Amino acid sequence: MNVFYFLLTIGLSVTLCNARAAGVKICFEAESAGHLEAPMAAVSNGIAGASGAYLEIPEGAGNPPKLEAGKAAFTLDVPADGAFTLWCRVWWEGECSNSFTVTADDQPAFLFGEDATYKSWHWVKYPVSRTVAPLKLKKGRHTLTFHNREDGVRLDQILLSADKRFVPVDIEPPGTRP
Ligand SMILES: [Ca+2]
Repeated sequence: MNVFYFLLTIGLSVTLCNARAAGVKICFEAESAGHLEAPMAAVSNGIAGASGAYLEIPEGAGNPPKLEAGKAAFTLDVPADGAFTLWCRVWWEGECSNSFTVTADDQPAFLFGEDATYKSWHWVKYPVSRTVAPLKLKKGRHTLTFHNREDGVRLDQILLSADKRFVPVDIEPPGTRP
């Protein structure tokens, strides 16, 4: 192999690696949370159609009345700097039971949910509109935390996607993939 083709090959490899990083997806089960604070709780053998177990704030256990406690924290390793869409597979009880407050590390908290699909497992994303910036995460370890905002909410899977065109449909295979 001459030097030109060697350099061309190296260049192509780097380009392909960058392309993969740009489309990276990180999916994990809600019940894999490293830290749970009541009334957020893991449930097995509950509502059918979940991927294994799921997390819930039972109806009547959280807001209203005002209750600050209740969260689930996840530690995740991001393989490359990226702007991510946060997707969650959720089951909402109703219009007063359809959201979480979410934080990534010490970034400002944001509202997740408030869509109008109730009593079925479905995927919801953040941000909803292009006028809101996606979640910017640097390569490395991060903490994603779901805080109690309303009761009657359930969380099955969490997926971070650097591919804006990607839309999860059903249960996703957990793990990180390009
Ligand atoms: Ca699950």
